[in-house]
Amino acid sequence: MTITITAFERSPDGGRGLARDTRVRWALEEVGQPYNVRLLSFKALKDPAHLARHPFGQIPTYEEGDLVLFETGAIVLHIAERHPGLMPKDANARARAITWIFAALNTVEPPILELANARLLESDKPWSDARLPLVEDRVRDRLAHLSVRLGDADWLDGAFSAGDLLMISVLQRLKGSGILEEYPKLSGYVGRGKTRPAYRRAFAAQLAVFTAASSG
Ligand SMILES: N[C@@H](CCC(=O)N[C@@H](CS)C(=O)NCC(=O)O)C(=O)O
Repeated sequence: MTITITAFERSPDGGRGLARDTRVRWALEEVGQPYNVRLLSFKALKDPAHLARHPFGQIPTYEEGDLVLFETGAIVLHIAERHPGLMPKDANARARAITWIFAALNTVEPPILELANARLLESDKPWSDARLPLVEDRVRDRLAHLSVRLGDADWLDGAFSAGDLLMISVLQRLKGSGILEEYPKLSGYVGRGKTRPAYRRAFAAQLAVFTAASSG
């Protein structure tokens, strides 16, 4: 069955791979599933046709026959459950991989998004200089614990899983902040994820959209 995902027609991140369609592309590449992409303008995100796919008018979405999904966690979990490659076979190990999916999206991503918002949207506010270090320390607190848990392992729990895919995607949002580099084990972890051939293909595919849009 044909899989179609949605992505930005022109990504605001300049093709750096931070828009969340990259996570879904990466998961599909890991399990060897081809997919089509429906590119959307910012205006089209809030059109009724897209709101029928995604109640909040965002990307990415995932269509496969009658099934329409939104939320990258749900989409990546669905892909991992339907195709071999991103979930361990053992039931307890699967449960732990799902735990890492939730940890990435519920525990690690929120302070990282908060930091991005503080830097991008609030830097002109009179209280910004006082608040920024507090937000940065909340990120550091999560990274310090994650780094201890990862230790010297390649991945969070045995073989690479959907949990690693999402954790690495979330950590990548720290690109350029300098904070990830304070945790060499975690920057090594992200580096390992980025060298996976599936990640490289996903990154190249999203960059090709940005490059085409810029030259058009
Ligand atoms: N929790 C959602 C977040 C989706 C999200 O924030 N998407 C961004 C792009 S990465 C978006 O569509 N932003 C445009 C908007 O919110 O209008 C997920 O993980 O899929």
